[in-house]
Amino acid sequence: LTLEGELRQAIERGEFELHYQPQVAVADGAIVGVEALVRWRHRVGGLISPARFIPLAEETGLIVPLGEWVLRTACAQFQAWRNDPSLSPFTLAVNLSPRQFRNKGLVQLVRAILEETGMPPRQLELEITEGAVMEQPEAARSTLLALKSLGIKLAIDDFGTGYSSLAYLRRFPINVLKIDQSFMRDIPNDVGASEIAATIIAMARNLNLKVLAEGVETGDQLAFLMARGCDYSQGYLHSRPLDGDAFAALLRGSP
Ligand code: G
Ligand code: G
Ligand code: MN
Ligand code: NA
Repeated sequence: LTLEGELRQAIERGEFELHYQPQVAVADGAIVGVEALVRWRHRVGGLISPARFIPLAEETGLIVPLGEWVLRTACAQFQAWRNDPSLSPFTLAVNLSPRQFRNKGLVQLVRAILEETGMPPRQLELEITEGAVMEQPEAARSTLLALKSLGIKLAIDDFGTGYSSLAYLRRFPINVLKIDQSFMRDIPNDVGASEIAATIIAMARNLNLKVLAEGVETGDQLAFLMARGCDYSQGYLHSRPLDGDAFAALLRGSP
């Protein structure tokens, strides 16, 4: 069987699972969100990273049924956490690939899954990469507006790696910029990376957007983000992506 055939079969057999990585407020460390990240539990290969199968899923179009499973499963899982009265409200972030984002049925699908799972729209955030949005900015803008009208939040993922026109950014109904993790890797040692991250943080504030730094691994990086006024932080410093039970345990132990 080719990898494509295996992937197709894995979708039919339900061999995927979601892991969850917390997003914390830089100011006080509280968990304010969680990003769902898909993994393939392969019969012989063990747990396979999405870096190895998302590109193929994207190329073959299998990302559309897989992405639908991810969104439905994440929203259903979120309900169990949300119904725990001891927990404060937080956001569920789900990745959309470029192909999913361009898919004609997207807005209707999101609407249907919100209804079916009872997910509160204001607590769902969809992440779209900078590249996907800037490919055809006018078409992207109308899709973003339609998604926004469902009451959900929108984030630009991997921000800083593409070529966003500020003119478009200002006209997009975006809530959050997620600074690509490649910048954190070089902070605070590399002046260029630090300046770019600081500039994105300042720009987000001026555009009235929230800003999240990805790939935060050290206390020095967190101190940098605090000094610059970054809103949220995500990365191994706080937690690796966890399975659902481990994430629930982390939630119950958090302030
Ligand atoms: O979880 P990890 O860091 O290994 O993810 C690797 C890549 O796979 C990242 O770029 C991440 O955005 C992407 N990815 C993880 N889960 C999903 C998903 O559910 N849908 C899409 N489209 N991409 C995902
Ligand atoms: O493209 P996206 O931002 O959705 O990808 C998130 C990916 O980054 C996930 O695969 C996740 O496992 C990975 N990741 C999360 N935190 C860290 C971190 O602190 N360091 C590194 N190197 N990778 C991280
Ligand atoms: Mn993401
Ligand atoms: Na990212």
